[in-house]
Amino acid sequence: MRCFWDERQRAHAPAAEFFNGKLHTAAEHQGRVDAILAAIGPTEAPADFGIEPLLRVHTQEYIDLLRDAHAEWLAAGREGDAFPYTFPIVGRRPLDLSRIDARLGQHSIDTSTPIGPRTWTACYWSAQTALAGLAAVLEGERSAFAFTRPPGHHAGRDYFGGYSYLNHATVCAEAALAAGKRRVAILDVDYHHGNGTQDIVAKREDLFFASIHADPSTDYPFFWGHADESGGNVLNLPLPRGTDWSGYAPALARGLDWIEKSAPDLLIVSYGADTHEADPISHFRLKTSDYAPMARRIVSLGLPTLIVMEGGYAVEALGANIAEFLSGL
Ligand code: OKP
Ligand code: ZN
Repeated sequence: MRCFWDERQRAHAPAAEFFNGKLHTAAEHQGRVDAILAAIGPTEAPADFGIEPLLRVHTQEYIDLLRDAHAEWLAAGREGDAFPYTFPIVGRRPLDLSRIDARLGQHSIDTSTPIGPRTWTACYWSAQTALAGLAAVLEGERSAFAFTRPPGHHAGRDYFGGYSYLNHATVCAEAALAAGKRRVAILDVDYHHGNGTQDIVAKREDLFFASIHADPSTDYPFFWGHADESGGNVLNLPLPRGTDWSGYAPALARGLDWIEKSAPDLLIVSYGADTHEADPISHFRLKTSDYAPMARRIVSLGLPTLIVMEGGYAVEALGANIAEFLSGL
């Protein structure tokens, strides 16, 4: 299996995130990197596919913010990572403000997703890594694994959140359509609902999104991913905290069945290992040995398949979980 990764993705090094009323050590930290690299073996560095594929999904204004935010943060006299703290939700007007705090709040959904001096560099290469994985699949590999980091599935066209800045799954889906694919399905098996992906594919007839995730009544991102948010090209399958393989497998079967009926010619999997029982911020109970059957069921669809990495924060278990998943492919 060809695996892709770029060393510049390490450049994103958030120190802390804010939730539950206080600062916590960032869950999406650099320690994840070596755990995963050790498990997946040799990786290929991506070519540079440029900014154009990113602009099929994200706005120029948003890209500019990701690139410039930290410099503006420093220019405003701050130190450390840039954080939003106020969000234009109530009675919002389309104000075009230049103050860095206003721009951050206008383009984000939470206070867990800091922008550091080299966050843009890491995001850019994480997206290129995804595109390199896609290129391998388009060249004929049955499947490829892109170790995208930071993750992407909470990011929308013009907002960051949930440790995500660029939405790799949809950047690759759009690139695949531009390369001649007709219908692309995205299966999201991260513990958290992929709200950004869902938002980006809304109302499309050539993109399909099925997600299995923790019930948003109890878990981040709360406002998206409820069961009744299904229909047309979207299927949401929320599961309760405590779900183990016996509860997960039937949902996976439903999701795969739905994807098969959508008749895609390419599958993109947003894979998160945060469904594991040891994950520090999540509450499912999958075991390491469950990931090979999960992967086998996914590839049993017989579709060319690109895997992009989303979450997974149990650093000691992370390598084994991903190796197990890859073995099932
Ligand atoms: C990103 B991905 C923990 C609060 C954390 C943000 C979660 C982002 C998950 N109690 N809030 O989907 O793994
Ligand atoms: Zn997650």
